[in-house]
Amino acid sequence: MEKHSKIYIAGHRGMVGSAVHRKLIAEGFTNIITRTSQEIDLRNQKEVFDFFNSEKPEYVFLAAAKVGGILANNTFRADFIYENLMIESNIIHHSYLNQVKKLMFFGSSCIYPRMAPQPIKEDYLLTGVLEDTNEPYAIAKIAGIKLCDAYRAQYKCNFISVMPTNMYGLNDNYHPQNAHVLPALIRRIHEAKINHTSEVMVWGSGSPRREFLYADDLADACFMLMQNYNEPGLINIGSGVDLSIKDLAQLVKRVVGFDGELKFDTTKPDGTPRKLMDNTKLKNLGWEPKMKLDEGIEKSYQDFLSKHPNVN
Ligand code: GFB
Repeated sequence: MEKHSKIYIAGHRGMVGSAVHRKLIAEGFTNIITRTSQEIDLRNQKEVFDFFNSEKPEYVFLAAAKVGGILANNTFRADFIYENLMIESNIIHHSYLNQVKKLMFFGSSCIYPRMAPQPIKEDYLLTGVLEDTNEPYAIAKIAGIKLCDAYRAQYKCNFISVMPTNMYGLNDNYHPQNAHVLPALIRRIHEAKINHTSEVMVWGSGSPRREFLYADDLADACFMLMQNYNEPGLINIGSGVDLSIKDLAQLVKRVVGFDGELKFDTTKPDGTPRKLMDNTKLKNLGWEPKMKLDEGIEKSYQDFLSKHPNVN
């Protein structure tokens, strides 16, 4: 990518897309195009056809997706598979039709088998059954990887697939029911603090383990990969460190400054017991994450407070 290359970020307002946007601006790129979901419905093939036909971007970051935590995935199963299949099919196909030089597709760590050996290597894809709570989303994301590889095989498209671990950071979704675990705990523990309640419910048993990566670290890795990585298949992007949900809740409690008790609601699903990804492929390209989890949670909390001043 050159500084004046025409770069389209699909999903630029989301946590991942906005981090990529910040990174490109910081690196001095001047020809970035974006569209809000009011301006273009990426599920609509005609709207995507018209957009690519008129704009003809040279590079595409496909960060637009319908995303959510375990409960949202398990509740809106049809929406998660349909919307993500439509978005990725439209953008990948019209990137091919308009000779996009390179496209980056964003998958997720939930594409791997529920009980994959840990840490999870890219080769473990499709070697076992998926976690049921997010199977529709995982199937859609696996289809995205296969779309990129099929367009590379048949049409020589340079479409790459990256697999981020559980993400958090600025512009996260803090919806009480639909959010991922980290933002959900930030909001719930903050509300408990300001309402002086004595305890906070954490979903599940607290024993599952999750790996977290700060969105700006992901954007840094994606910038490097967009410049230097041109392979079929997929590449994991993680922090290489995981912790239990219980320890995560304790960490959020400390950052937020809540001195009440944590309780565990085992009527809520635990999901995958663990999904720590093997980062060797990425490390061999010389990349390492920078943000420590406690510091990242502090930054996320400040971002939450700045964007949700009236939450109580
Ligand atoms: O981020 P999360 O919702 O999804 O994390 P996954 C779920 C884990 O955190 C489960 C526990 O073990 C939950 O029981 N948890 C505790 C909570 N309290 C809460 C809470 O208040 N909200 C939420 N959401 N969880 C997601 C996939 O799986 O991973 C997505 O569903 C995506 O599709 C994402 O792939 C990366 O980590 O289980």
